[in-house]
Amino acid sequence: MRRFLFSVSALAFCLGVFAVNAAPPGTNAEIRERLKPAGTVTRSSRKESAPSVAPAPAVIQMEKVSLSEGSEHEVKMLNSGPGGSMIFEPAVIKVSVGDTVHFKATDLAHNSASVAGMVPDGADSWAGQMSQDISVTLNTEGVYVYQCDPHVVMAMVGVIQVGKAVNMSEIEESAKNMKASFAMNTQRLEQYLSAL
Ligand SMILES: [Cu+2]
Repeated sequence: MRRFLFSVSALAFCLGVFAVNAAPPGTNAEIRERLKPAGTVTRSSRKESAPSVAPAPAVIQMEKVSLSEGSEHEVKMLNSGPGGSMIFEPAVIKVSVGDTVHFKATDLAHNSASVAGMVPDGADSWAGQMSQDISVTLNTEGVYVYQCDPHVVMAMVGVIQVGKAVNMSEIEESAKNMKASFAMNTQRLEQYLSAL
């Protein structure tokens, strides 16, 4: 029992010493001086580790969409939907070659226009009028990205896969550039593409 008490007091003594060492007295200026990174070695190693310290936020993967049944499909242009504001609904669809997509001006002040360079080679582009329905028949296989012209800065975009995603790598590359034009919902397009 005595031995135990001795151990406890010895331990308490050590902890006391440790506490003193861990929080030595000093002015704020002295503490700042101690915390300052020292030398160029520290600085260059900090630079190398920067990407792992502040990684780009990971894109939340979307559930894969399945092929839409039938040959006619409807996409609504909305001020607000389950996926957010200023949005196409559904924003990602998979259809078959020769199918028609009807863009519906459910809410006003939107349009649907294919994005230059983000349709399959040889595919027709389209550009709907503001607040107007537009129907597009898709005869060329591949991935199409379209936008609402006045709301592209809010990433009001949509994706259609027609048949197989034969041009996916080109689309993913272009999507990186397009992302720079989004001020809001910056990850939307990547998320949409993850659903294909
Ligand atoms: Cu819009």
